[in-house]
Amino acid sequence: MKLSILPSLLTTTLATCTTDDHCSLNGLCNPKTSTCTCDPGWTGTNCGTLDLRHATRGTGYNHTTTNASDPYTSGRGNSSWGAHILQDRRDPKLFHLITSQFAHGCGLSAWKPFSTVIRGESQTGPQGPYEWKQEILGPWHHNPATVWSEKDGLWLLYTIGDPVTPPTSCKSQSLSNNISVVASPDLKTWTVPKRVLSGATNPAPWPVWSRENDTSEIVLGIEDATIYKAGAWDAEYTLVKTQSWNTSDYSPTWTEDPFLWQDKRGNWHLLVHWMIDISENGVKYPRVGAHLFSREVDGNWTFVEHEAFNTSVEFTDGSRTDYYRRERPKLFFSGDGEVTPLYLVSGVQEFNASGASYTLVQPVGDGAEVYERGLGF
Ligand SMILES: *[C@@H]1O[C@H](CO)[C@@H](O)[C@H](O)[C@H]1NC(C)=O
Ligand SMILES: *[C@@H]1O[C@H](CO)[C@@H](O)[C@H](O)[C@H]1NC(C)=O
Ligand SMILES: *[C@@H]1O[C@H](CO)[C@@H](O)[C@H](O)[C@H]1NC(C)=O
Ligand SMILES: *[C@@H]1O[C@H](CO)[C@@H](O)[C@H](O)[C@H]1NC(C)=O
Ligand SMILES: *[C@@H]1O[C@H](CO)[C@@H](O)[C@H](O)[C@H]1NC(C)=O
Ligand SMILES: *[C@@H]1O[C@H](CO)[C@@H](O)[C@H](O)[C@H]1NC(C)=O
Ligand SMILES: *[C@@H]1O[C@H](CO)[C@@H](O)[C@H](O)[C@H]1NC(C)=O
Ligand SMILES: *[C@@H]1O[C@H](CO)[C@@H](O)[C@H](O)[C@H]1NC(C)=O
Ligand SMILES: CC(=O)N[C@H]1CO[C@H](CO)[C@@H](O)[C@@H]1O
Repeated sequence: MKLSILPSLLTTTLATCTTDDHCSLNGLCNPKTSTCTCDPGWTGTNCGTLDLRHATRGTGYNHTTTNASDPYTSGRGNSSWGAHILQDRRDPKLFHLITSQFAHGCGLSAWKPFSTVIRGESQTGPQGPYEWKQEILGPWHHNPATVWSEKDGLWLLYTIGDPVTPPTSCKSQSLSNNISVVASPDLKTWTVPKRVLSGATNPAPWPVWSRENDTSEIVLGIEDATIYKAGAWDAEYTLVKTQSWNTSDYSPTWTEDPFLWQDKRGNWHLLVHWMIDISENGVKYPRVGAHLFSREVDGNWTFVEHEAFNTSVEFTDGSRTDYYRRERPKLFFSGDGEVTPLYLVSGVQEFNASGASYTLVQPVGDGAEVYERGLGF
């Protein structure tokens, strides 16, 4: 009896919670033990760390060693940079990936103006490997974020960029960032781009619709975790939240690449590329992921300065890669209403890669394996 209460007392002295906010709103605070019980996919004393599992080499969208069409340079192939993975609405065993791919083999370093938006497909499950299928938007379009809007019966793809004629060598160009949206019923045929915001980047859309709330409202996060709202995907977007922490470059709360979602309890979350090691040490690794949360989308967001994930990835073959860069975090969730994260998708670059980059898919929690088994993979 006395011994059995010892572990909880020990935990209590290490980390205590009094509200679910101390569990990052990714779990519940147990009032008896003052400890957090994390939702599936989250771990750590404050549930602020992604429960990442071993990735499989050869999966994701990794085509740096291919020959790009009409290459201007070699060694970078069809480099890409982060994606949403999407389950086909008609064929549950077909997965799509929509990513930024750099034309003419120009690689990540010439993303402006060589970035395009392309779609890949996997017949072998959500982890891939994904094969190139379609160019959705030509140069220059970057940063695609694609979500299903149940209310509209449409896929919505938010992106930055405007059509440009790129130079005939892998040269960077200075261009202003403007967000547009295109829509599709099937991920294959798309509407023409409609401007959403000018002078803004890193779109993170989330349709608010749920089984309980038949709304067409869209919440749109952007750079610096600034948040906009629109009554419908093609309506006007208005500012609802700018954050109170220091969003300046080189501050300890410097972030980019937000990914926004609402959980099963109605709380809001952002996973971001956190640039703490650039601020503190002048390098892009290893601490690259932060998690922010709030009970109301326009309310009091909390930024816990603690890593949600880093640049170390373990693989099923027993190997490990410590990446030079890991950015553009996006989660694929279970579709059962639990909003359980099943995969983390990110843009990665290895050390000494000279502009070559690819898109990595890493399973999260026990849910990924269960999901794949359920689909027969
Ligand atoms: C990506 O491709 C490169 C080149 O073929 C290879 O060295 C690397 O291991 C691959 N990474 C993954 C995660 O598959
Ligand atoms: C890429 O192009 C080179 C030169 O044309 C050729 O030798 C090589 O086989 C090609 N590689 C692939 C993967 O197609
Ligand atoms: C590379 O991208 C081009 C489009 O630019 C596409 O035609 C080709 O199939 C892709 N190849 C691979 C192996 O991804
Ligand atoms: C439904 O969503 C709308 C738009 O976000 C919101 O204003 C409204 O309060 C929600 N209704 C309920 C019952 O949650
Ligand atoms: C925000 O961070 C920047 C970079 O570290 C710093 O120069 C600036 O003084 C900070 N601003 C405030 C209000 O703390
Ligand atoms: C915002 O949240 C923080 C952390 O939970 C809390 O300390 C602070 O009092 C809250 N501020 C407001 C205005 O509610
Ligand atoms: C990265 O995170 C994992 C899991 O939290 C941890 O085990 C590992 O030590 C971390 N690696 C680095 C380089 O910080
Ligand atoms: C990158 O290249 C430099 C210089 O060639 C070398 O010293 C370093 O070990 C390399 N780093 C990795 C991680 O391969
Ligand atoms: C092509 C285009 O519409 N570009 C606009 C992007 O947004 C900036 C403002 O930040 C405008 O100046 C550009 O004209």
